[in-house]
Order: sequence, then C-alpha cells, then structure tokens
Amino acid sequence: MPRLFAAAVVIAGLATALPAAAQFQKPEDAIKYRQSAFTVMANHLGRVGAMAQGRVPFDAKVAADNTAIVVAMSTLPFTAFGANTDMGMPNRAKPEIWRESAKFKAAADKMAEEVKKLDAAARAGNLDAVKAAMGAVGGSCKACHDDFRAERYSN
Ligand code: ASC
Repeated sequence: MPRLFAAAVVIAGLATALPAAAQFQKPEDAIKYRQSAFTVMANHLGRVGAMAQGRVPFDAKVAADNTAIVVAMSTLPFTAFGANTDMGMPNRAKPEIWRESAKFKAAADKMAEEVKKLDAAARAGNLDAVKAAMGAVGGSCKACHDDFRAERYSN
C-alpha cells in the first residue's frame, strides 16, 4: 500500500472509532460500562449525602474531593446508551430511553448541571449550600429513574 494511502486509512479508522457508541465491542460492554459509572457516581455522591444528612461530620475538603469525582462520572454513563444496548446482559434500562431520547438527554443534562452546583457548594465549603444542592441532585436522579429505569432487571 502506498504510504500516504496507508496513513489516510489509519486516520479514517481513528476518526470512525471516535463516536462514543463505537467504543464498545458489544452491547454487554456498554451495559457494564454505564452500570459501573453509575455505581461509582452513586458511591461518591453517597459520601457527600452522608455529610448533608449529618450522619458524617462535614469536611469541606473530603466533600469537594468526592463531588469532583461525581462531576467527572456524571456524563460517562450517557456515552453508553447507544443503539442496540437495550439487551445483552441483565439491566434496568427502559425502552423509553431510546423512544424518548430528547427527554432522556434533558434528564441527563439536568443531573450534570445540578451536580456541578453541588461541586461548587462543596468547594465553597458551605454546608447549607451543599444540603440544598444535594436535594436538587437527588431530585434529578429520581426524576430520571422514575421515567427511564425499570423496577426489575431484564433477563
Ligand atoms: C443517590 C443514589 C441514587 C439517587 C436517588 C435519588 O444517592 O444512589 O440513585 O441518590 O436515590 O432519589
């Protein structure tokens, strides 16, 4: 193969690999990925939630370290709801995710937005603001779960 043509083929290959959906070999990989991202996000959100609820003493540094992780994770799951990832392994994704994709995206964006506000509150070291922002984040989680997450796992 002529060198220039070979280079063009490599570049074209990289470019087509870039879309998020193409980063998963099979549906099962995408499902595992998004479930994992939600798990990590919920874990770190929970540590801040414990402070907001007074179950754990408020430590602004620890809170901000955790909200930074929540922010970083918040957009990742939504790269893994591509076409044909409704099955492949047990999951709780409702068909509405693909049927009402604009609404699903709006719910995801809303959560990411509220999570950024929570991070700002934690970085400011303001527990009252953390409590308020935590309520809004929780509301955004619940709203999306109500519409788009099934009660039971599929088979
Ligand atoms: C969390 C978590 C969720 C949401 C949800 C809010 O901390 O893991 O799934 O908040 O419970 O209603």
